[in-house]
Amino acid sequence: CLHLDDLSKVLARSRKFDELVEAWRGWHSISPPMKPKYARYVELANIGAKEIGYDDVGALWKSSWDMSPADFEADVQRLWNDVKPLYDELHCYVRARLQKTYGKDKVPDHAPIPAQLLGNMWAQEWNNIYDLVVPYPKEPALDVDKKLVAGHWDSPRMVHQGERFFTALGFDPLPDTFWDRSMLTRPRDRDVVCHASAWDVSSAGDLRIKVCFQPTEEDLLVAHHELGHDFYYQRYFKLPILFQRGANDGFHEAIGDTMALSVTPDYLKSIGLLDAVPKGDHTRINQQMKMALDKVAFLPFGLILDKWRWDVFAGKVTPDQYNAAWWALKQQYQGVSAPVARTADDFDPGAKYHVAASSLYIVYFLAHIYQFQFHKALCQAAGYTGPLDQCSIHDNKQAGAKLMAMLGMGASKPWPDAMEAMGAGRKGDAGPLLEYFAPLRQWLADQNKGQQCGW
Ligand code: X8Z
Ligand code: ZN
Repeated sequence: CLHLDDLSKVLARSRKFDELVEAWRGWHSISPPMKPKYARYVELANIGAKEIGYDDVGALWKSSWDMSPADFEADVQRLWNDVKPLYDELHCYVRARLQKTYGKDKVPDHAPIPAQLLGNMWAQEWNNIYDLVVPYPKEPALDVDKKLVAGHWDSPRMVHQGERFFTALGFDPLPDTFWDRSMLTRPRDRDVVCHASAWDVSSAGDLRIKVCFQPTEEDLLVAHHELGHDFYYQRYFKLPILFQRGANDGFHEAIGDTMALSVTPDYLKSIGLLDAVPKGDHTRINQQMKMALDKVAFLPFGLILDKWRWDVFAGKVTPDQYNAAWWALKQQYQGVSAPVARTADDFDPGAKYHVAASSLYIVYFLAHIYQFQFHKALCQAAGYTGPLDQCSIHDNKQAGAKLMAMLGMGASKPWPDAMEAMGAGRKGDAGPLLEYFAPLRQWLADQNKGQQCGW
């Protein structure tokens, strides 16, 4: 019996088609027993939502953005429409490269990509197949994982490194209790939820994280993500309890990721996690590809998880349609297909933590847009005027002051005010993300010439 950690490693590293199918199928066998319980939970949660004046739980969840549920859905769709052309280029290029590895019989033309081939259990981020799609393979590899293993980086060291990023901006260090009370590795003596999370347990500065990090670049970035939550708590825990929240929940998910955008190859080199990184167009495109496999590939997944739940809570998708509706969305938006035939008894959404744990998801879609807005605004605050993908605010006190001032507002003002306080405008805007990836987009368009893109 393998843990999700082990199965995820297979998804990330194996290049054997059948092994990938097997690991995918194995993990997805955990969720069918959840299906009747999930259906009952939907009924009960909807009763609760109605009792407090909402049409259903989806309407309740969509209500925290200071606009009507319909306006919120339209706003999210607007952002998706803006980024979809970039996603489509990436999808087209990746599919062509996967055809080279697995053959056109396994990865057919003009069809969705089999979901087990993208390096991640949910096909949500594709960074683990960077080696298969690297634009310029002869350039030095941007292989941080190797350095982490060779340097014996353990989970506490990765978290300490993340903390240093924040203190260099001017934040106070984490409290001593953080190091006593956090869970940083998978305990040997009991089963735990390893999905990374961050907490202020007492709403009074009892900051902790609960994670099971392995020495990988992916987890180093998750360390920054989780610390982003804790440093947000740190800035607002002295406010009245009602203001002890993010400006909106998308902000909370965006802060640590914004910091991670400044974890550039130069910064990684300065902390010994990369050898010298040659400057030049080829390295830049390689680095952009690595980032896009993480940030751009994620966008449709970030969108559909809650699209599915909104339809479920609204009764538009009934339990017998749960799985088919899930795959219809995966196919339409992500352009991926199920590795093996699925039936109505399967419950693939339940194999994703946030569905089983009833944790919001559209916040990550928004965070993936916001973090580029925040990055741009903080780079400007730092006096930086070059291209966005080359900017790092590491150690910059002006950027830090701007960020801390915004975080310190908590939820005391409407979120557009908080966004404006950072200099990032008053609404979600895909512009900075598109600006960041402009060089790669041009490169992808050239590569895809003559290809029949789409699915
Ligand atoms: O769940 C998370 C964080 C915890 S707040 C690690 N994320 C989403 C996921 O893993 O599915 C971060 C990105 C998307
Ligand atoms: Zn988070």
